[in-house]
Amino acid sequence: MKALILNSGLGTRMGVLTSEHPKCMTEISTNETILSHQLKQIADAGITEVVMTTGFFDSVLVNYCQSLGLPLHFTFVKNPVYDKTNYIYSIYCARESLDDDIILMHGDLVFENEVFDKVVDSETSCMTVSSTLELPEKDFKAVIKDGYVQKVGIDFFNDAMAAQPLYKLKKDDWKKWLDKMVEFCESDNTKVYAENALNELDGQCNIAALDVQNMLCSEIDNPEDLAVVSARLKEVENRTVYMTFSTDIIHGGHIAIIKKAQRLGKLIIGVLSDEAVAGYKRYPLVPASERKVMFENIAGVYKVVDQKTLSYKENLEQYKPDIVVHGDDWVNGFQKPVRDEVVSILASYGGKLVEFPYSNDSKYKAMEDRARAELSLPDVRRSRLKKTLEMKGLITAMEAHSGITGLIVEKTKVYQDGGTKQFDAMWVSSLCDSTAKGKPDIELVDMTSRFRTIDDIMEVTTKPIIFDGDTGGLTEHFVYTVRSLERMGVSMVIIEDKTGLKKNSLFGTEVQQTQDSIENFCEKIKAGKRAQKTADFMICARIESLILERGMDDALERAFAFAGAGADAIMIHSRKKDPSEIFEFIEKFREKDKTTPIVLVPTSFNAVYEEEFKERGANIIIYANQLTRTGFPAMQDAAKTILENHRAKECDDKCMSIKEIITLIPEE
Ligand code: SPV
Ligand code: MG
Repeated sequence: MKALILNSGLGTRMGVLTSEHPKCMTEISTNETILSHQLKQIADAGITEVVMTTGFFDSVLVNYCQSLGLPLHFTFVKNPVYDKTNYIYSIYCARESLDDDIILMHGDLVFENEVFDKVVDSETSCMTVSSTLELPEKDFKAVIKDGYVQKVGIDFFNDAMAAQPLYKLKKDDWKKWLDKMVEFCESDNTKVYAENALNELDGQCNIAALDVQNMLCSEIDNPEDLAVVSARLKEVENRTVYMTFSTDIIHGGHIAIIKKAQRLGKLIIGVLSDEAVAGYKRYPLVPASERKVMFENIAGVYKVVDQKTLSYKENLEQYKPDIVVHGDDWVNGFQKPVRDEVVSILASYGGKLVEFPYSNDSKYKAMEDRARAELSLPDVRRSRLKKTLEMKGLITAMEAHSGITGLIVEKTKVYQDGGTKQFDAMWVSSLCDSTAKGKPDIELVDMTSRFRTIDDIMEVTTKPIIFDGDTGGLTEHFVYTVRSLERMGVSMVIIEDKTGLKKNSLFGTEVQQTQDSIENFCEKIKAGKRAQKTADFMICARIESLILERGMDDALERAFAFAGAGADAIMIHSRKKDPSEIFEFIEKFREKDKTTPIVLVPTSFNAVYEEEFKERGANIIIYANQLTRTGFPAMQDAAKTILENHRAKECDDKCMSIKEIITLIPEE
């Protein structure tokens, strides 16, 4: 594609402004002329070949173009009779250099980037017109039929729109028009507009009318035009554009969309908070503070700000950008409510939404997959529990006892009120792990087998893991368990202060259970803390006093002792439906210890909302067995249905489709 700029004319109506240089060199802002503005737009669009017709002050013009230092190759063609002919003859002189798709513009035309991008990106030949401007008395108008330009000239008023001489001409259309121009010039018809030749073709060139409405696209014919256009240009260049980014890897696709957005005005980038990114996508590998630095260092980015939530509301109200830019991938799907809100806020103050086609490039997807894979590496995964806890204050974990349940915890998301919710971590429960193996929850499933479960889960997921370590076993054994878990990338082990044959806590006092002494259990915690190699790994002490009905004082005494021995978190358990004893414990513990995280397993006291637990001072909520308790009855039901019906048909409606299974479990 080549740009053809017509600059042979005299520009006499500009008065003294064109006494030393051609009209196109007239300044339209402090450091821009009409021509430098056009040439930068051409270069930014990736066009490298410029054919320029010259005449008046041609050497001044040639020197000026070269001095701009733009990545453009120029072919200057002087019209030797520029003062006696119209630009049809200048094009005729340049015809040998014009065998390509052509972007044609007059040298006195000023247009904003969005107009030029639309012209360049047009699939068909096109000419810029405006459906909103009044028809000018003495300037070009285009007669339009079915969206296509039929005639262009000054004297057409019917079925016409104001038109500006900025065209894209596909090679075939251009050839037809150029041939006609050649015919005109060779029969000495050189004092007319090139469009007179076009009009003779009677719409044979398929030139679409590109409606630019009120966007800036104006010719400068006299000093009054210059004043108006310069003021409009200033306004255009002062527009602000807002974009949000959640990415922690910047690739070519991001740079391309940033460049496009920058062409619309001063670009403000909102960097989405870690919490918002983790909520809707995945935990960011690079924290928001660092992501901000990345964007601040991209050339031409005007400002980088924080965006706390997926919703743009706060920032749109604060910065009132003229334009918001986004990929068109949010028109449907879970981001739609966010988009709807943006549209309505923009409408309230006259802002505009510009959506670019979303790139599904496989190489960018591969990068994202690599980032996800990195999240599953032991060091990265292990440290993430602590980081998420610090970031959110309250986190949730859901039980997983196999690869498939791990994937369910990993991938289940709900979209609520324009936000996203997903679990932060996985709980590898002794009850559910044992149940899945058809064994009782009495530390019968040995560590090797429990590690195998962790391995299965880890292989297919990235979320942090909290491991149910039962009693931790003998202290001499526990230290090895700590090291193994840490090496595997587990983030936290929870051990309960019981000894001897452990039974599940939910049996309470119905079975014989022995609580460990404070001294012994503190020693176990201390030994575990000494054994671990990294600062990330957490040991949580679980207190069984309320389960075993030993009273609140015992529970609190133990909690303070265990925290004092180095426990990174305290889990308090209860099997009562009424949460009062849990609330009392939290309140009393928090009176003296404001920081040690409190872990809760609300299997029995399940009517309390997470928000209330958070307000009261709890930090980790574990949904300890719900996948097991819902999954196995469904299986039992399927088995019964088949037995009762002597065939599988009746079971079909209860089954997940194979397609859904395949979606859940991607093939690598
Ligand atoms: C588990 O899930 O294995 C637990 C929690 O230890 S509970 O079953 O409530 O004791
Ligand atoms: Mg357990």
